[in-house]
Amino acid sequence: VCRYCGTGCGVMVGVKDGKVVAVKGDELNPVNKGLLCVKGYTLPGILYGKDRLRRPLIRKGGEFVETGWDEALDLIAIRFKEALKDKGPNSIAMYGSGQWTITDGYVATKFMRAGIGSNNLDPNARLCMASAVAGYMSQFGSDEPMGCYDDLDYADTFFIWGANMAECHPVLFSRIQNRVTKGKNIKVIELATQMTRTTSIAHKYLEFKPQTDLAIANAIAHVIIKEGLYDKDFVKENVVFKKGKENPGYGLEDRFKFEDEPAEIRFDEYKKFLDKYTPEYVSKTSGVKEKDIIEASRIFGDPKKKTVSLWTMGVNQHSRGTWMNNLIMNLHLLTGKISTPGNGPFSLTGQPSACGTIREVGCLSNRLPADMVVTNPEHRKIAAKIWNCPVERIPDKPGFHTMEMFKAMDRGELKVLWIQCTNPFQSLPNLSRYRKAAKDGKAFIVVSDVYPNRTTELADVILPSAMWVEKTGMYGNSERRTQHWFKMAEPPGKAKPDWWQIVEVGKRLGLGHLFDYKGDFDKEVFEEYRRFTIGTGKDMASYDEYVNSRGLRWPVNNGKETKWRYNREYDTYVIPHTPPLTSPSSPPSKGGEGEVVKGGKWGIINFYKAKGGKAVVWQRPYEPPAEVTDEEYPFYLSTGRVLEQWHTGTMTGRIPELRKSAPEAVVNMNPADAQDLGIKTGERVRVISRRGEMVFKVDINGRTTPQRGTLFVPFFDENKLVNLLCLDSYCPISKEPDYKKCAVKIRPVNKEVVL
Ligand SMILES: Nc1nc2c(c(=O)[nH]1)N[C@H]1C(S)=C(S)[C@@H](COP(=O)(O)OP(=O)(O)OC[C@H]3O[C@@H](n4cnc5c(=O)[nH]c(N)nc54)[C@H](O)[C@@H]3O)O[C@H]1N2
Ligand SMILES: Nc1nc2c(c(=O)[nH]1)N[C@H]1C(S)=C(S)[C@@H](COP(=O)(O)OP(=O)(O)OC[C@H]3O[C@@H](n4cnc5c(=O)[nH]c(N)nc54)[C@H](O)[C@@H]3O)O[C@H]1N2
Ligand code: SF4
Ligand SMILES: [Mo]
Repeated sequence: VCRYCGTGCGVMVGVKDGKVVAVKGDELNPVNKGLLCVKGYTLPGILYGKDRLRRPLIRKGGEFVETGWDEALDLIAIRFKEALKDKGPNSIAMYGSGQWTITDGYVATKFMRAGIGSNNLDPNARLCMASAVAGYMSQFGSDEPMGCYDDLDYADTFFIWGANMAECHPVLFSRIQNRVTKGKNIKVIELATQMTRTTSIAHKYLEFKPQTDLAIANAIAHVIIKEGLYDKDFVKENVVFKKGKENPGYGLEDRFKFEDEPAEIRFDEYKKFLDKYTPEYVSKTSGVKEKDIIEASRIFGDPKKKTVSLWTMGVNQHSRGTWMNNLIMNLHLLTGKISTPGNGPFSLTGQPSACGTIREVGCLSNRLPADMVVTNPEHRKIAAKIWNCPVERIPDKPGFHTMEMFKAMDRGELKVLWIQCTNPFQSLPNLSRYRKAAKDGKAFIVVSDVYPNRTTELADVILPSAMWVEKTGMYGNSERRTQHWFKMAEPPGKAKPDWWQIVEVGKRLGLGHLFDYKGDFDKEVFEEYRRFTIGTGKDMASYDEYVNSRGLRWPVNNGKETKWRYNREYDTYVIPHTPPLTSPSSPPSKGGEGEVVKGGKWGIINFYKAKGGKAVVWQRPYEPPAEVTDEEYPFYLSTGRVLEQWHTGTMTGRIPELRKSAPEAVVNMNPADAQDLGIKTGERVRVISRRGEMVFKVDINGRTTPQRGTLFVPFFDENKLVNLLCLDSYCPISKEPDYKKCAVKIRPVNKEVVL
């Protein structure tokens, strides 16, 4: 499996003399059918950067000194013991990653909850997928998409809600591109704040003001209901309506707390709420033309067309990210376009195992494996039984979520913080606060990584990790596909897998019994994890089934994977005697390109993980961003990615071909704004927010063209930390920060005037 994105492409790896020397796309893997993107093609290089970390390092008098594993691990164990003795398990935290393998994540969650007795385990996926998690859970009672990549082959209409698939999910993008060029009447509707390469395939491009996607999604629901385009029978059979608390805040305060107060409402009440969201009103709020909103609504609601929605960080990194997820899924529930081939709300996952490791294994601060939560006494009992620990060991309160974890460090509440497989002191928002807290030595910081970076520089101990095919592993991708690979090369120097490091510290803390597996470690760990999943609708197959396949999509029952959950034709959890729809008013569901889909009708849908088998349509209003532009800070700054670089650039930055094509972060600007300000491509400007500033070269009419009044900067450049400028507001429900909007001003570096 590719090391990078949540697409989960299959890779053939060529090894010579113990070194990975070649890769090619796996033609038999149904995910990518032999294709890779430029990052995939250059994968071997990530293992062999000159400055790969090879030995543990301990900070001694301001310098990092090489040492052996014993000294490093003993020191970490001493700090853990001191923290436990002085301030208890809550003073210890672990910050993990959606790039962890399933083994790593499972060992980490067991170590923290059943060993240390703390739920202070949260991952970088909090910055990424938490809003989608909260969305799916609040509507279906079960996380992750109901559909799969096959939907891309069957859909007639693609709604892309502010995701730059061309650069961030290139292989899936090419699958859609293929449909557009070869298919008949395939439509791509892109709703976004800026033009990117993705826009090249859009038949309609709706450019909205940042955050106003909330209003647009409500307007589409408004038109769909007003014009009778919703599926009355589907709604009657499968949906309930709810509303929550409005004005929940923006998470800017320390110890911010928010409890939603869901209340069931009637369809009429929901309809009344939508009255306000007329295309005319929303056009004023969003800047999208009234007729475009109406046209998009009609396309979405067309009962003869199959529709897939796709989204990533534009929707999730949003101070109302959970709401925005809810609003997209509402549209699929209202029209019944869900859980059938070519129909469904499909959230694209960023990291290679944010699904497999973080969401499924349960590495978020409130979670246990298989969608269980620490706040449920029954769930804790199940976990304690499998983990063979006293049930009281697993705390009944969620631990620190990511933002609160780093705030707690700043407040001096954390004694020990162990960071693995993530680079927070480059990737967190409002970075200066958290970098300063780390520099001030408020906590003892352990960092496991493969290269020196902006986080290792602030560590007390650096541990060298084995990466990708230097260890056996499993990843779970966007479409619920779990894939396995075997170790193929030795790690350099003394580098060791992340899970090994945790187990070794565990042994030194008297927790060796938790990891006392007799046989093949990866296999035994997986089989133990699998016990959590059986019978829950999240069923994993056996380890050997993954070894012998190119991945399987859960739930897997008797070796059979599930392509469309909640649909009786495909999902064995929908019991045969589920009552059929009274009158399936929707059209036969035909496959793409004339292929007839099994079932030949909507099929029988049952959202069996939701209360009463019914999914929730949520009433969620438009509310403005946490920080709005004003005279002093007239531009919205949005941040994200470029094709050739992965996140903080630690891996891709070590591959010459990639580094050369995207050597430094630039600020993308709208040509009209640049003209007004007399700025040209290549000139340098200082971008200033209330929290920090940074100088960037300007790029006009480059790959990304932001709308007027907005700027875009990628965050890969370790020498130009754009995250110093970002605001750390977050969605009150998912706790995911909004990296996509804060207010800034710009000042040409060679001129003195503030613009
Ligand atoms: N090359 C490459 N690929 C990657 C990654 C990488 O680092 N490099 N990282 C992976 C990961 S972990 C992730 S999370 C994904 C991210 O994948 P994406 O989310 O696709 O990419 P970003 O660049 O983060 O976000 C850019 C998008 O945000 C949208 N946006 C901005 N403001 C708003 C708003 O208010 N509302 C809405 N709806 N949209 C808005 C813009 O329109 C733009 O399309 O990429 C994955 N793939
Ligand atoms: N401004 C801005 N900031 C953002 C975002 C944004 O859109 N804008 N997006 C957010 C999102 S969606 C994400 S997912 C995060 C990603 O943010 P991070 O997770 O901080 O970024 P990565 O560069 O992926 O960091 C992974 C680290 O793990 C190391 N590594 C690689 N393999 C291994 C291994 O096997 N073991 C160990 N121990 N280490 C390994 C790499 O060298 C690297 O340092 O960034 C978030 N931050
Ligand atoms: S699309 Fe994603 S998974 Fe596929 S090769 Fe590119 S980075 Fe790897
Ligand atoms: Mo992400």
